[in-house]
Amino acid sequence: MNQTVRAHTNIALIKYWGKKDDQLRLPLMSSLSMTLDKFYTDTRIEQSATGNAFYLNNIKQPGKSADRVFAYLKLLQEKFAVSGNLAIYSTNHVPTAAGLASSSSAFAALAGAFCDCYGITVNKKELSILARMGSGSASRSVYGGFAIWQKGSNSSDSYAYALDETPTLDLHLLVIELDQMPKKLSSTAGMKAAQTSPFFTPWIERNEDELNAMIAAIKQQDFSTIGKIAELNASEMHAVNLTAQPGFTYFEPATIAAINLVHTLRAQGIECYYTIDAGPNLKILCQLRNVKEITKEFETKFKNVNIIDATFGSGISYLN
Ligand code: 2P0
Repeated sequence: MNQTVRAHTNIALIKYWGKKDDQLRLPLMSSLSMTLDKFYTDTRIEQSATGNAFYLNNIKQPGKSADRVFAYLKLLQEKFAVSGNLAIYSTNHVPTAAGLASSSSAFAALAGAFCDCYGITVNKKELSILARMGSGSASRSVYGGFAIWQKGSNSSDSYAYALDETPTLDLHLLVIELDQMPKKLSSTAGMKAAQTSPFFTPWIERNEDELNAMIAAIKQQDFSTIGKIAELNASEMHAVNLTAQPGFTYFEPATIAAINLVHTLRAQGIECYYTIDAGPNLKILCQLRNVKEITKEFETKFKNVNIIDATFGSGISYLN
């Protein structure tokens, strides 16, 4: 039986938010992420005599989500000159309540399972390139700990590599789920629209400096600087959304209230920083000693909040 491939989701501390090639998913900027232990996808692919089928959490998927998966697998089949129908069995261990996108773990696991199914041997760099072609952020989920996706200039040099797969840094990421509404605008559409902002180019010009500053802070195990750069970078991403022509935002009223609470907690000496992706929910960077206090503060202020405490997860792995 073919192997099940496990990939964890990752959260970008320096964001990918713009493509220079939509088909190949070549980014306009380099990004850096933390792979998370709590959220992952398990996927197995088998060749099938009875047609293509995609099972997610044991339910056969119709329509859009299956179409994207099969379009991706067709791309890989063409690349490796292989063919045949495929049955895909995926289990998502990303609680829908977490408000986290699962495309990073989903497409990294799919890339790994595809290679396993056809007996294609690839190294991690090649696997990262294949994962990137499914979803940009998936390129980083090949690795555990901290990963960097270098933007590169073409498909063969745009891949992620490990900065530190087993960090000893005390770093927790609290997923603060404020709102379970589906995304208002897909990441793909959001990052395209953001490029109409007058601040988009100046932001991209800062990318290399921001990335290098983050790498230095991680190497120095400097939690405060990591948090400050991550918060600034996320705010820059949401600033280019607000200033796009026409402007838009993923923020909801609760997002602003949560940002204010982070500011208040910091003023009280409870050190924490936020990052926000293409949705209304906050992810808080903090250290172990403050996890309980921050959780309590958010649970007190936000009645229906759901909070998950995550830390570093591992890279892609092969089960059974
Ligand atoms: C990131 N995000 O770096 C950024 C920050 C969301 C905000 O990558 O179009 O699902 O499939 O390449 O990877 C989400 O976008 O986009 C994302 P596609 P993806 O994590």
